[in-house]
Amino acid sequence: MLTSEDIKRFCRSIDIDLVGVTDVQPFTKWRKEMGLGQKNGWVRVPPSMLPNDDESMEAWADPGRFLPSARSIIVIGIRYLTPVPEREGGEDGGGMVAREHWYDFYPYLDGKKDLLIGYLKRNGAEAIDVKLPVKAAAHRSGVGVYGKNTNIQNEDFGSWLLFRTVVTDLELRLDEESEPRCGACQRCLRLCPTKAIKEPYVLDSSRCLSTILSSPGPVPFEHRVAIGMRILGCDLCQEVCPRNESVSPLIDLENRFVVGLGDRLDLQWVVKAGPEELRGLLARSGHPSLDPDLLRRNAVIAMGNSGDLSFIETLESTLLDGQTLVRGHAAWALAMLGSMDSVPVLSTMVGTETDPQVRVELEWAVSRLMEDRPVA
Ligand code: B12
Ligand code: SF4
Ligand code: SF4
Repeated sequence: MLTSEDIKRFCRSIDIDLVGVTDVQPFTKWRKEMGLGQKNGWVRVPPSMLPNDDESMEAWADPGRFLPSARSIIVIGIRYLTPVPEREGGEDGGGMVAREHWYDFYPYLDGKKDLLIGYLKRNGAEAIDVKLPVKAAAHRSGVGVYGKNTNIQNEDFGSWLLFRTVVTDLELRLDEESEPRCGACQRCLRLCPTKAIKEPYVLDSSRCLSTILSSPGPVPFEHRVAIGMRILGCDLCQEVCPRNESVSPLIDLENRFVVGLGDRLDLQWVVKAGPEELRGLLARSGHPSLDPDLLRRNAVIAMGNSGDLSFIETLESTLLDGQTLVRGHAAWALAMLGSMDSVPVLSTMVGTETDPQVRVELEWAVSRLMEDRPVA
């Protein structure tokens, strides 16, 4: 019968960076936090992340629900800190993409998980991929510890880690959970642009930009400026973490990963792109089922935050976009860029716009620009 050591050796042979083993006890603390968070509105999971079957998030807490003979959970992790791609002309002002979408990390990790399941089955074990609260499993299996930003971090790779789990009927030697190591540091709590980390280790995910950028509907006014140039995901609480400072980026990427979204996307291109084009792009991201219009909405907000007046022409033509969501945010973005030249077109649109929500945005934009106009 396979042992924990056999499995770890196999995982190393297929370039899995971290492996830990834990038992199949239900994740009761996670279930309690989840229940509490859902009741109070601070655990909000974007629809693109919800399970696509009939399971509720809370059912995830029971690792043995599909395999009564389950004895152990194997947690596997890959690191994903990659260098910022070099581009001609140096930095550009494109829309910022969170690191998990730069390459096809998730399909890569799923490939490794499938190889592991195949290996376990070939050796006579039952092995299945069950949705679990993977951070709680990673913490319990000793591959990392919770940081106060609620991400799992590890001594060698910081928090730039992605995980998957495999449930098996093998009785394996269990690894031990380690102690949190943030110490007195509070940087992520202090620097989070929306103050989403409500207390150490507890995220108000309804305020987290990662949720906001992938949730449908209009972005609440109070969060639009905090979005800055981000168009998908947010890495700030990891970028500022001292535990990530000495982590060396991966090299030899071509032999491992397929390029995904890259670190920046051209905002004009995103706003003008068709749904199929954007779906093709998102298929290589960590959110393959994200509604493409949300990416366009986000790009419009980033234009508004850019201070770059060359976006005005695109934004003015976007006031006629087929999607109300995108039109409404274009009005906001024009107001943020602050050019009085946009007032006539915005005022005209107030008269012709049929969607009440977009009209509110247009009226707000006009009054904001008029308030700011220089006194003659
Ligand atoms: C829902 C979800 C989100 C939501 C909510 C995130 C959250 N922190 O819960 C949103 C959309 C905001 C999100 C954002 C991101 N996500 Co996400 N997300 C998930 C998902 C699907 C479930 C997470 C979950 O269970 N949340 C519910 C809360 C209640 O769970 P929890 O944080 O584990 O709760 C524990 C803590 O509160 C802790 N706790 C409470 N008090 C205390 C006190 C002490 C002392 C200790 C030690 C612990 C502790 O105990 C609780 C129970 O275990 C997982 C994948 C999965 N299947 O698990 C990925 C996952 C967590 N996401 C991931 C990533 C990469 C991200 C982003 C970095 C993406 C980005 N760049 O935008 C951000 C990070 C934002 C952040 N600061 O957390 C990775 C994290 C990897 C890692 N190193 O931890 C995961 C694991 C995906 C994966 N397969 O690898 N995500
Ligand atoms: S991902 Fe961004 S918005 Fe979310 S908690 Fe971290 S810093 Fe705050
Ligand atoms: S920034 Fe500080 S408090 Fe936050 S996770 Fe890193 S070490 Fe912990």
